[in-house]
Amino acid sequence: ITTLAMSEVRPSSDMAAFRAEVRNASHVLILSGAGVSAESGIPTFRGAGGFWRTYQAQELANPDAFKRNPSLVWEFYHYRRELMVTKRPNPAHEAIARFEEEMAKQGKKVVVVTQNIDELHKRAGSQSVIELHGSLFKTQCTVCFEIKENRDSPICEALRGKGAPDAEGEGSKIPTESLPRCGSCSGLLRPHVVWFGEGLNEDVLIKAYKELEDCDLCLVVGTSSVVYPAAMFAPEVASRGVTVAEFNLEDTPQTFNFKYHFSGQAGKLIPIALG
Ligand code: BV8
Ligand code: ZN
Repeated sequence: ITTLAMSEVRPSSDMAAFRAEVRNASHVLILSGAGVSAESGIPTFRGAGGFWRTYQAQELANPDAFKRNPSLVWEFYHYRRELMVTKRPNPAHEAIARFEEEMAKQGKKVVVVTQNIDELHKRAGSQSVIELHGSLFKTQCTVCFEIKENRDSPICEALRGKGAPDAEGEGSKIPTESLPRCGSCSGLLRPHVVWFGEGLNEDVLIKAYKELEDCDLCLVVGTSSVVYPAAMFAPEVASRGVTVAEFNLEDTPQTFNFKYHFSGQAGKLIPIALG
């Protein structure tokens, strides 16, 4: 008999079979990307909403852009922080948080490893969340490197009312002394997020890799699986022979590495899968 390469066998979409595997699991890893927050009204990176003004995220989410025009980059993050004031977790975030609670009662573990910086998993009640790429609501000082939570709206007076996604041109050119400054050393603050070209935090990576090794079931929800190293996490788990189920509106470059692929909206599918 010829052994079919993984890439020729379409993943299963048998929800009953997957739900049976969920019931048998005792350490579930849930990897999430922007698609899990789409139904909360947060634009994803590659969908239509993936643009802010004339820029794609990776044009602004990088150290050079910040060095060149910190005012524009802060307008981008200020806009995303303020957007969150009117947004809230959707049924996908809520089902994941409830699932963690139920499993904990049986002495079982659920861990969320998210690429998102919107904190919606935490707001839904998830306790065990690893934020691979940081958070919109943390700053880090470019001088003394102090990391602090910051939920001020606006984060500084000069950004009040700024950041409109439909404004033209190079932004407001706010002088750096009026941008967010460090309370300890008055150095210029930046968002505590991992930008393109920056390494992920060592401790965060170590914690994430441990979950990749320990889990006995994995869901990968709403990610295009094109940004590394996060894009390799679910395929890594699948290569250990552990069941991985992908939940997405469409196929991704990794779909054929997984045992299950469920097509549709996370807000609809996750409550069924984990309910
Ligand atoms: C690093 C924080 C090195 C900031 C982010 C060439 C080849 C390979 C790699 C590279 C390359 N060139 C450069 C690289 C490396 C680069 C990279 O991978 N680039 C990509 C673009 C090729 N990676 C990096 O730079 C990383 N660092 O490698 O450093 C290094 C190593 C050691 C020491 C020093 C240096 C850092 C990457 C992190 C960047 N920061 N975010 C911010 O948010 O502003 S990345 C950001 O984009 C997100 O965090 C996320 O990771 C990514 C977006 O991906 P998704 O979350 O998947 O979202 P997306 O919109 O793409 O997809 C949404 C999906 O949901 C879609 O599939 C859609 O169908 C689906 N969906 C939509 N709605 C729904 C839905 N599904 C279900 N229900 C719905 N309703
Ligand atoms: Zn400082």
